[in-house]
Amino acid sequence: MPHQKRVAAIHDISGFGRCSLTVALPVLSAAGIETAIMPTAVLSTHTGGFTGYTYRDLTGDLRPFAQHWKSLKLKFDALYSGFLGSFEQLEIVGEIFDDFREQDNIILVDPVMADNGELYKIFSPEFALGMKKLCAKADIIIPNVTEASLLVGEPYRTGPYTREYISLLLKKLGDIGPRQVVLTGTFFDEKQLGAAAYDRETGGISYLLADRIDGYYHGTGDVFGSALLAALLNNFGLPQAVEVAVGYTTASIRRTFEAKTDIRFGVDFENGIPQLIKTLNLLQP
Ligand code: PXL
Repeated sequence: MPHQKRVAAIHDISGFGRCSLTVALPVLSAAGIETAIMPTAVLSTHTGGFTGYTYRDLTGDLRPFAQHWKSLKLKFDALYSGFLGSFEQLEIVGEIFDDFREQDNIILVDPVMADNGELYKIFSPEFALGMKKLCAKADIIIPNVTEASLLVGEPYRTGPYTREYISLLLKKLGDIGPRQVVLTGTFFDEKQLGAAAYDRETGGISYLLADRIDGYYHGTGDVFGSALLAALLNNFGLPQAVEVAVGYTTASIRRTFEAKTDIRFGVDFENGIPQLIKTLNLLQP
C-alpha cells in the first residue's frame, strides 16, 4: 500500500446546500485521502440565494487549530482553501500556508469571492486584493472567470470567449505566482462549457469542455475543486485531473437538472462517487 495522502481542507461548513466542507470532505475521503478540516465559519446554509442564515465566525480558532496541528508534527500532502469570510482570514491562512509548506506539497487556493460578474455581497472590493496575495502563495489556483478578472484587474466579460482572451487571463493569473492555473467557466460557444488548464513552467494550455447544461447551480466550484485535488493526489497530471473534475461536475449537474432540484440546494455529487472512484482507478479487482 503506498503512503496515504493527507489534506488540510480550509473552508466553511454550510450546514445545508452542499458546498465547501460538506462537499470537500466526502469527495476527498471517498478518493482514499485522509482529510483534516479547518472550518472558517459555520453557517446554517451558504449565502447564495438564501436569506436569514446563521453565521458563526471562527477566525479566532484558526491560529490555535494550526498551532495544535503543528505541535502534533502533522504534515500535509496538500492544503486546500476555499471560502474565507474576511480579510483577516486571508492573512491567517497565508501564515498557515507558510507554516505547513513542504518542498513537495500542493497548496491549492480556490479564490471563492464572485460569480456571474459580481463579487458576493458579503465581500468588499479590497477583498480581491487580499485574495490575490493569498493566490501568490499557491501552487495551483482555480478561479472562475469573474474571480480571474478581479484578480488580474481586467474588466469582466461575458462569454463566449476567444482563445486569445482565455490565454491572456491564464498568463496574467500565472504571473501572480502559482505554477498552475485552472480557469472554470471557460466556453467558446453556447454548446460546451468547462475549464482551461495552464502550466506556467511549460506554457502548455489545455481546454477540457463538456456539453453545457442550462441553469446556474451552487457549490459546483467546490465539487470541481475537490475532484480535481482528488485526481492530482491520485497521481493524475493536470489536464487529466481537470478532465476528471469536469466530467464529475458535469454529471452532478446533469443529475440535479433532471431531478429539477432547487438550484440553491447544491448538486447531486453523491451519486457520482462510485463512478469517480472507478475513474480514479481506485476500485480493487
Ligand atoms: O463555495 C461557495 C460558497 C462556500 N461557502 C459559502 C458560500 C459560498 C457561495 O456562495 O456562500 C458560505
